[in-house]
Amino acid sequence: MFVTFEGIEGTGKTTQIARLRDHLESRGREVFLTREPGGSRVGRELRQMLLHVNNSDLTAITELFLYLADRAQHVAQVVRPQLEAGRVVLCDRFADSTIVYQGFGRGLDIDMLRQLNEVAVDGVWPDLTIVLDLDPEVGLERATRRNSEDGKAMAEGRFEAEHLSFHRRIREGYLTWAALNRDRIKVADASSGSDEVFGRVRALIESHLPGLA
Ligand code: T5A
Repeated sequence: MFVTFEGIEGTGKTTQIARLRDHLESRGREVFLTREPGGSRVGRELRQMLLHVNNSDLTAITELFLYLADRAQHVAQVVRPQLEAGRVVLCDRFADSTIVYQGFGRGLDIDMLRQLNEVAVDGVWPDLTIVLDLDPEVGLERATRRNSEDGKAMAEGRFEAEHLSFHRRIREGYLTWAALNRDRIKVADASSGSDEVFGRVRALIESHLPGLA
């Protein structure tokens, strides 16, 4: 099983994915947790390039190819082997981030992005994708506070530095994309406390992947 989490910055993806891993492991599942960008050795170097605030001069196309390179390497070296080994793979962001950020956010052609994603994922698509939905002002506040507490404001703050209107487009983009892919992508309200949000995540897993939880 391959499950991905999506959403704007600070919606609680990292928090919820860790909770889901603990929950599944307590039920005897072998779980592998990973993320994009940065789920492979080379990907960790790409992540630094992609997220550092100093790289605000990346063109939209350069940014796109770096994310696709990260994904192709991640799928080949990490996601596919882990799935083949029988593990449940939980991934913090995947191909839908490219559609939403580079497509709805940067304005690149969605059909082109779909085709390039097909090349990068090489047939490895999630069984379920959970979009955590939150007001961008709340998400940005959470993410910015977390980055400054972790000392990552420079190293990982390039997207947090985008204008609020960009983040609003991203949120709307996720909702639009989820509506176009109803079978695979489910939306969970992420505006309440972590326990309540996890209750929603569990309910989605239980109803859409009943064999898993
Ligand atoms: N990107 C990525 C693209 O443009 N294209 C692509 O193809 C891909 C793959 C990645 C960036 O790259 C872009 C999108 C992103 O901008 P990232 O550092 O991986 O950047 O950042 P995010 O995935 O956005 O993750 P964040 O770490 O910013 O946010 P999370 O993981 O959603 O949130 P989390 O769990 O770290 O929580 C943030 C803070 O809020 C608290 C947490 O304790 C933490 O302090 N929190 C809550 N507070 C109150 N109530 C709750 N329910 C809370 N849940 C968590």
